[in-house]
Amino acid sequence: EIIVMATRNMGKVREFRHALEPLGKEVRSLHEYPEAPEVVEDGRTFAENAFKKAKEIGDFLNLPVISDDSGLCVEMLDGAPGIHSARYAGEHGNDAANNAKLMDELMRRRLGDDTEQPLLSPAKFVCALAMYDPATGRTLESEGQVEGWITSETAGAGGFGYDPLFFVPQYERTMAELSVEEKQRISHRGAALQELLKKLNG
Ligand code: ITT
Ligand code: NA
Repeated sequence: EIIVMATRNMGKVREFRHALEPLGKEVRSLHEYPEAPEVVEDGRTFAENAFKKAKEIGDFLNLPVISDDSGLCVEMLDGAPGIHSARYAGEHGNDAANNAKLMDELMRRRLGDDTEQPLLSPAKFVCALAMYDPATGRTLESEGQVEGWITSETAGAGGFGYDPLFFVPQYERTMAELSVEEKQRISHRGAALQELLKKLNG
C-alpha cells in the first residue's frame, strides 16, 4: 500500500519510511510529485498548518495524504522559533543557519549570567500530523511532543534540523546522536505517528 507524505523534507521522509515500511507501506514524498503546489503555511498553529498542507496537496493529487507540520519551541525564547522553525534564519530549510541563529539568540539572553551551563534552556519539539482522504473528505489529526534542553555545543550527525542542539535527558545525548530507531521511540514525530495509526485502525 502506498502512502503519500505531503512533504519535501527528506529528514521527515526518512523517519516515516523507517516507521511505516515494516508495516508493509511504501512511502512516497512530494519529490515523486514535483507538480504539487507549494502550500502557503499561514496558520497560527502546527495543527492548522498540517491540515492546510494535507487538504491542498490531497485535493491537488486526488490521493489520500499525510502531512507533518513541526518545530522547536524554546522556553527562554518564549516558544520561538515555533511554527517558524523551518525559516528561523530567513532561508527556508537552511539547518546550519537556523542552528547558528538559535545559538546566537540564546547567547544574547545569557549575557550577564556568569554560570557556564552547557544546557541553555528547556525546549520541546512538537509535531502535528494530518491525514486527509479527498474521496471521503475524512481527516484524522494527531500531535506529539518531546521535552529536552538546548545545549551550547552541537553534537551528532544524524537526524536533521535542530537535532544536533537538542539534548535528550533520557539518553544523555543529543537527538542527532541517536539512531533513527532511538529517535523514533521518544520523538514528537514518533508519538504523533503512533497516535495517528491508532486512530486509523481503531
Ligand atoms: P514540509 O513543509 O515540506 O513538510 P518543512 O521542513 O518546511 O517541510 P515544517 O514547516 O514543518 O516543514 O518545518 C519543520 C522545521 O522544524 C524543520 O525544518 C526543522 O527545522 C524543525 N524540525 C521539525 N522536526 C524536527 C526534528 O525531528 N528534528 C529537528 N528539527 C526538526
Ligand atoms: Na511549518
